[in-house]
Amino acid sequence: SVKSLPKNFIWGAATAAYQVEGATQEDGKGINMWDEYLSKNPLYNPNPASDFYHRYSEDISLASKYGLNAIRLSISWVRIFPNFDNKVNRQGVQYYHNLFKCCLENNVTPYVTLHHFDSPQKMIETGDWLNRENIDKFVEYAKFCFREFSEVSHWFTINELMSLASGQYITGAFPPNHKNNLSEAIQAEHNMILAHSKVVLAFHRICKKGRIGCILALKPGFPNDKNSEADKEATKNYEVYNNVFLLDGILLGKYRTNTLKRMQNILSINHAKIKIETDDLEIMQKAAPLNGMFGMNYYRSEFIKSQEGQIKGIGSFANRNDISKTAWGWNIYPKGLYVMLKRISKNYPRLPPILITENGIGLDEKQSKNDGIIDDDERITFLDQHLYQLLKARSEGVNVIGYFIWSLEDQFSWVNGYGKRYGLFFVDFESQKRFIKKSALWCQKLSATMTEV
Ligand code: BGP
Repeated sequence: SVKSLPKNFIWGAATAAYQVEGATQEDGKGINMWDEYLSKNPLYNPNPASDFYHRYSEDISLASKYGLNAIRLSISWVRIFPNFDNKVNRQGVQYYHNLFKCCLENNVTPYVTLHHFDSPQKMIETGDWLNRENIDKFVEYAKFCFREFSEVSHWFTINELMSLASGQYITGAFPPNHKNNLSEAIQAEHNMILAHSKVVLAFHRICKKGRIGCILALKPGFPNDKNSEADKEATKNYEVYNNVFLLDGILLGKYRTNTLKRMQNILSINHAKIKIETDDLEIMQKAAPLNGMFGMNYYRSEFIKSQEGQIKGIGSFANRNDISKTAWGWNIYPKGLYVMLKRISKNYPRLPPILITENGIGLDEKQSKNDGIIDDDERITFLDQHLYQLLKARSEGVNVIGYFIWSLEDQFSWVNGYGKRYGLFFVDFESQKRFIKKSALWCQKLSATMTEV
């Protein structure tokens, strides 16, 4: 198990605006895609969430008390621009100033994401990322944030391009709930890469210091049967589909010939197509070397068998009895983190410093009977094993400089609602009281090793 952390390690936990804030109708906030969708499909109530809008100072002081020196937060676009035009809502702006001030006063550095799965409703209605005009709106929103929130020096553009596109256009679990539309999914990804690139260029024009990057959920695929050519081939395609297309676009500013060839092949056997304009590639090329950091979210790996699944050409996921799973069926495979870190540092030699921007395990937890510390040994084991693999990659030269646990406090899950908890701190969603979990103590103990002489 991990005994100590490297000096100056970024040791944080993550949140996302919509998943923690609640207060969806307060202080002039506009309507985003989830407000609308959940009002028509009440899978769960986005209020009160973790009531972070009112209780952030408690959560941030807990973060600091339990040894964290960084926090991932996101800005809710519709708190700043409620009508998706250029009219600013000062109350929303003030809330984020207060929040960032609180972080800085507690020595918890804010890493701020501009878009974490929460497009304004008007953006969704006009095609979301598929509409190129919305890309320019995103650039305007980003520019406003860079100028206004000069107290923030670490920015991420968009969270998990693949999960978003897949939720919106393949599984249909995210609004606008289209199913099995590969053209839309891959076009949205390309457009988000372009949006990211444009924002990176704007950032460098506006900000003289600080860093910006993108966040991808990398989910490595391994051939289920190492000796099967068909499984190996499906895995190569799966890798391009899930990881490499995006990595190329963000980190190289172009799609390598082989990447494009495989992607075109996947598209054509699924009767799908996308459009990439020459100008887009020029912008991507200019932006790629200006990424100051790279965020990688890691939860699980997949074992790929050649048997066809929902999308043709990329195989399907094997159910492996030898791999343990979370209660939600996600493979627990810490080694995948190591493999992916090594792979990206080898394949993208000019990669900026890497941060693991999310890693964690969802558990169905109950409050302890005597209000004491909640026992989450299962989480500690999970985090410890993943951190071990991270540090192993680091000791072999991979420039990974930080680790954010998903999540700081319990918060609802997009598709599973309030029952899937990830936090270091337990939230009683009725009373909104916070309770410490053992994993918070584990964080505190490891944090102390950074300052030992
Ligand atoms: C990532 C998202 C997070 C968070 C996490 C856990 O994809 O960036 O916002 O939700 O996954 O996922 P889930 O809540 O579905 O278990």
